[in-house]
Amino acid sequence: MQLKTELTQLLDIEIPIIQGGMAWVATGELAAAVSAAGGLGVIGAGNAPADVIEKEIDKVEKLTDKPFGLNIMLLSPFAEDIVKLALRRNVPVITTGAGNPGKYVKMFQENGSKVIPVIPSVALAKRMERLNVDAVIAEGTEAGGHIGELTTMTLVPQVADAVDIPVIAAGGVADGRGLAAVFSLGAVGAQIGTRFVCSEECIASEQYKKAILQAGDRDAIVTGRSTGHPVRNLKNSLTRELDALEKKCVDPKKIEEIGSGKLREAVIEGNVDHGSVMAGQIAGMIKDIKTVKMILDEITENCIEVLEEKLNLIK
Ligand code: TUI
Repeated sequence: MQLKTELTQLLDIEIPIIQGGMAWVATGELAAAVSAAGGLGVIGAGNAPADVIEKEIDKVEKLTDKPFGLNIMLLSPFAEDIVKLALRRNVPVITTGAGNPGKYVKMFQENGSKVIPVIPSVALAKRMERLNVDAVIAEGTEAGGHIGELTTMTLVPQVADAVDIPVIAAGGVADGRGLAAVFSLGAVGAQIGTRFVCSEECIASEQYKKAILQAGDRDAIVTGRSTGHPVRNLKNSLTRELDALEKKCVDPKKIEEIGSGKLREAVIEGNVDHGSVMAGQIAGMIKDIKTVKMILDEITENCIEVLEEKLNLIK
């Protein structure tokens, strides 16, 4: 059995799941595995320069013919170069994060790409709808990395009521129950990040994956509120240091400086004690490393079971 929604139709994919375009973690290997297994794999550009990301596009195109995406992190100093790269390489789907992609929407669509911004509020969702984006990803504060304030449970139905374009839910989804839940909230699919970090195809260090496997329900905490760019990471000596500095009202610029480069340290070098271990609140539920295909098939099957079981509530 299959889950067919407006999202599978819009993107010509088989499973209504988009993989989060996580900086450093969402490489060509992970994106290709997700796309090959029927979801939408997404390369995360993060703060990387365009030549580095072009190699990831090469990898995906070598490994699969299926559609894939590229996430443009709009705070990146290389964002403009990544936009040019995505246009030149005709990337089928563009997702954006950490800002308003308004000025790029038309050129991507004229070039044949679908544009799906991540939004943390109803106001931004409405603005994006006016720009004719293809869909929005409503990301709740449960997500890892750079986050907004509203929870997935409250944001998704409010966005679904406010716009007529497809809404994809993100933040807190890692299994079939979560996918079934966001369908109930009005979403046509989910974007999933943290669960895919604990996949065999993900290139993150063993230490990073282990930190997620060992995390409990209250371990994914927020730092950097004073900087205006709050980030959810797993608790460690870095988050304790940042917390202490924020309590002392240290200059937010200094806090940003300390955080800079720390994601690479954790993902690539395996320094999970003093690196930034970005992960969502659902980390506490992830207990094993599987192939991407096993993860996607299990989520789909469980979601169908949950939906069928809930029909039994109707008497
Ligand atoms: O972008 C993400 N998650 C990320 S980006 C990232 S790299 C980074 N590292 C340190 C500081 C900042 C970023 C790690 N994780 N998620 C999507 C997302 N987008 N969450 C929230 C937003 C967002 C916020 C404000 C989207 C639009 C927005 O618009 C503000 C405006 O311009 O009106």
